[in-house]
Amino acid sequence: MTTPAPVPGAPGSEPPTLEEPTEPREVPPPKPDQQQPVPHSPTGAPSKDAPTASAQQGAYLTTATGVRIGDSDHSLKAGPRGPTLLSDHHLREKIMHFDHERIPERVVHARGAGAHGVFVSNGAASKVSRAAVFADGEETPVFVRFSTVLGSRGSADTVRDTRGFATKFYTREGNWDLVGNNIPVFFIQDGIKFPDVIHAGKPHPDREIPQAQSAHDTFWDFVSLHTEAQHHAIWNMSDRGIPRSYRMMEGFGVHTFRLVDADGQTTLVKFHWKPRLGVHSLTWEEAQLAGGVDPDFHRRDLYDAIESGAHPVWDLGIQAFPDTPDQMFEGIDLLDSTKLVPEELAPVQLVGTLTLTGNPTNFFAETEQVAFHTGHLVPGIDGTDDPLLMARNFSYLDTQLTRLAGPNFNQIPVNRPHAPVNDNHRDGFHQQAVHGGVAPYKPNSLDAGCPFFAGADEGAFVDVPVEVQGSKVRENPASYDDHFSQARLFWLSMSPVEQEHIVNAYSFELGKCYEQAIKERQLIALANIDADLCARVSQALGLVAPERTVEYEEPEPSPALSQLGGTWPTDGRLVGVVVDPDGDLAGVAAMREELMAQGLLPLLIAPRGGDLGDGLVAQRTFATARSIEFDALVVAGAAPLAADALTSRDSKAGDDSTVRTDPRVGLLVQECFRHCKAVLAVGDGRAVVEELGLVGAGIMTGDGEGDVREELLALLGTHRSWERFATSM
Ligand code: HDE
Repeated sequence: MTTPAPVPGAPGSEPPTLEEPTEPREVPPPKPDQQQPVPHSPTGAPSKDAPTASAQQGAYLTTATGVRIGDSDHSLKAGPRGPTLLSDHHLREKIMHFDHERIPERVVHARGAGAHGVFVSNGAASKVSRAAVFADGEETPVFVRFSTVLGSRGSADTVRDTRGFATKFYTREGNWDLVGNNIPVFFIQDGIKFPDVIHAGKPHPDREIPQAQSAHDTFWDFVSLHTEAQHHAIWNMSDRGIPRSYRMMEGFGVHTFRLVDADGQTTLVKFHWKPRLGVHSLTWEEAQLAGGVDPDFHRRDLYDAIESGAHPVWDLGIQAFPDTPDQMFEGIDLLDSTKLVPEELAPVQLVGTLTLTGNPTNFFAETEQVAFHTGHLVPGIDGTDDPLLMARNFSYLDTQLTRLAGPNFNQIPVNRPHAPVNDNHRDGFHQQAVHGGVAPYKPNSLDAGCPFFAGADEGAFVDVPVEVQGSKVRENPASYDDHFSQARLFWLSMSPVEQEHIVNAYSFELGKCYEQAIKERQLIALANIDADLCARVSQALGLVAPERTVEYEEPEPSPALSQLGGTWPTDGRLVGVVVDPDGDLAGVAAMREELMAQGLLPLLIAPRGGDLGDGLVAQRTFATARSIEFDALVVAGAAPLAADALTSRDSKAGDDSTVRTDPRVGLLVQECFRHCKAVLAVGDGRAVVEELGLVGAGIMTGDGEGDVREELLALLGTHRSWERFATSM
């Protein structure tokens, strides 16, 4: 007979040894659900190295619980013409899931496009920040989402609006989100006004129009009453409000952030993304045309560029300022997000490069479910007391609870950190983890004290001990009262063409308002920015220009704010090539090769689709091509009207008209001309340009070789031939 082992705690047994765990144990490896998201190939396909995370496994269609299915087209019925049976589980499950496919769209920035990429640090920022993401040569995977602000998820891309530029860095110390815009300042100084400005910008609550527009009464009512919004508004009215491409936008962190080095020393910084392709815009007419003919213009552009290997690149830069107690720089309040710091006063120092290399595999899973947050910071990067940033730190966490239906949104693959996660959060809707242990609290003795606190040396995020004092008040500092000097600074920094566009934009937007009082109030704001601007907009509205009401110190212009006057790389720019299938195809094939060798993307436009011969395939037809898609146009063929069209048109005209060009090609060429794009006519294509009577800068005719092509490239590098028109629609 064996003696039973003493039961711990039973009378007469040895007292239990309750050893307090004091030594850290090795951190357990990440749980399966917390492992890195699946790496993506440049085309967005999941990498072959990590096929297990694929949602689709096996060759057969199954139910959600893995049971194979033989028929998904016929519901289970009592006879072919009889009633459907409730016992059809597959039918019920299929329809139930479909019924719940939609989640609430983002309350702002609902319309967007995302991409995977990599950020490579050049080490420059490691002097002022201990963050691993800034270590020399460090490569950090990223996911970027670009967006418009006001429109719904299905709205057009090319509306006049601010663009979001949000980047999630999956650093080895945890996720860092830089949630910025393409405009360096914001409408309001205090986050408590955010619901107000967005209510004013969104469609009118009674009619739910206009969609994705600021050209309406409530928006201008708000902007003219809250004059702190005037600076952001003039940026919206400039060409920055209608970018040519997400690839050609600057990005700004807007707020001032605080970097912390290894010794705890701090530096205030503003973040800038500088696109390698330069900052370029659509013309207003192009933006409006695109809203109709291709509402997905920016989304398509980003996807196609990445898919074709023209990977978009930005440099990340910082403007650095001493972390003084007043947090001012050259008289500019660094905590006021309606102010920028001119680059001439604080140069942007480049700290690394972002390259977008992969499209999402699934839009919903990645672009829709990605959840950014200004509070996602890593050791070495901290926020400031900007009251706009403070409100954001609350809002982003809060909004995801509704949008992603619970607190576990960081377990969604696109949001999962690549750093190991070991939190004590438990349960909740959509919990993906099977947590081990029994003691998700600290301190504990039952899970051996795990997980342990890290010190600064183990990479803990340490709050900067910033001194804070003051009375509780609902007030702004006096420096926040200056609402106009920087709006004027922006206006003065624009070239005449850019100023003309701003005048046209205000004239359009205020012209769409119904309330006279709102127009008049906004004109007073314009008078406070610039008398000439105010006079020109007043004239367009048929109103008397008011007098200025506010005095302030005259600002210095900042030439860095103008988009024009430089030359930029042309990689990935689209060139339409009009081809006559009966013309010189060998010449077209040679030109196509040459354009591609220059890094451009030529798209052949022919009267009909399909194989053209000589290895050429029509990528667009006269029916599907529209000028807005192309940065330059080559007319390589005569593009004649079909014989029957010619006859009927001639007979209707009742004369011997010599017009031979297909009107759709005529429109293509005329629009490119009007929008100041380079047009090159070669071979028979010269007759088209002659017939349309187009002459001027940027219109080139020739044999298409040598000099002329260099001219085309040179012009593309300047984006548009603005001298062709003093202004452009
Ligand atoms: Fe946002 N903003 N925001 N915002 N914001 C959101 O968060 C908010 C502000 C920005 O692609 C929301 O996840 C408040 C400035 C971008 O998913 C929400 C305030 C800047 C995106 C929110 C601001 C931004 C958002 C809606 C004033 C530029 C899209 C969905 C205090 C620096 C991110 C979401 C994406 C999205 C709140 C002001 C940029 C509601 C309260 C300033 C790029 O949380």
